[in-house]
Amino acid sequence: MTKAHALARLFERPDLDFLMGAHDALSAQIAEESGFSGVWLSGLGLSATSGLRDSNELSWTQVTERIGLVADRVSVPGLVDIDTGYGDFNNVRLVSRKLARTGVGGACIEDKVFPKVNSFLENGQVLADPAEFCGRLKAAKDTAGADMYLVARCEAFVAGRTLSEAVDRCSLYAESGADAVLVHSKLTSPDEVLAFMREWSSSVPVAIIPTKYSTVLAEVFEQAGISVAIWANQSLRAAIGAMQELCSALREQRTMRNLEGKIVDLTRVFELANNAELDLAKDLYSRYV
Ligand code: SPV
Ligand code: MG
Repeated sequence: MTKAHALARLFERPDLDFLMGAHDALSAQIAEESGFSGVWLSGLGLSATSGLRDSNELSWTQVTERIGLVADRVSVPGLVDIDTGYGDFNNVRLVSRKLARTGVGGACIEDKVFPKVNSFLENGQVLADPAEFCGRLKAAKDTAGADMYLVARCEAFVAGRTLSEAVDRCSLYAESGADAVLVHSKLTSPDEVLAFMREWSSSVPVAIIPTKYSTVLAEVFEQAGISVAIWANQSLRAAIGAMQELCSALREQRTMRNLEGKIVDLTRVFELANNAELDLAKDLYSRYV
């Protein structure tokens, strides 16, 4: 089964499932090891871990290069956050071809304009013309076909538009080839996404990103018929907090005496890198005849 197929299965199962946010191969490995059956390859995470803003400062080729490392390392599918597709339909074709060949699983394109603006920033939430955005979706589908599960992300609520506009846009996106839609909301309650679900009559699955309404119980999403919830940036935020804490304590204490037990052992790093496999391979190949 390809990863695109695995992602389709994950979205199309009747039950709610989760994608865990990842920003590199290591965070994707940890998500996989913890039992998540797919990862969200966050544009914010890829940018932040490169010291860049979530404003398309990281180029699409830098993104796909990093995605290649993830796809090579984990078995679970990844849904790559390709922001607005890095331009027009033609840029979308290029990135779709690359991701389909990489075999990572899928891509999510949002209905705003290049350069993208993170949904949680106050200003600059410019929605794309729906017909132009549908052209980007069609271009992605025509290029990658079944080799890339395609999610269309609707930012209507983020841009302050109405429920009916969100539903109309998502219906158009599904008709234009999106395999699933993602309805984003920056409210601290799930009200917008739950209202959306009451109006959504299409069989196309719906995903959400409960960053601001993260304390809502999974059962609420499940009962509303939501297929996938994405923990987009929790791992990134956890890593930042852990590094901050360690750095400030070590700077102050100048010894690891009281800190060593608080961080993982080096053996854990070697385990994640699968050093044991290289030892076996050395036995097998380093002197063959
Ligand atoms: C990301 O993780 O890059 C996202 C999700 O797009 S959010 O930051 O919530 O918009
Ligand atoms: Mg993003």
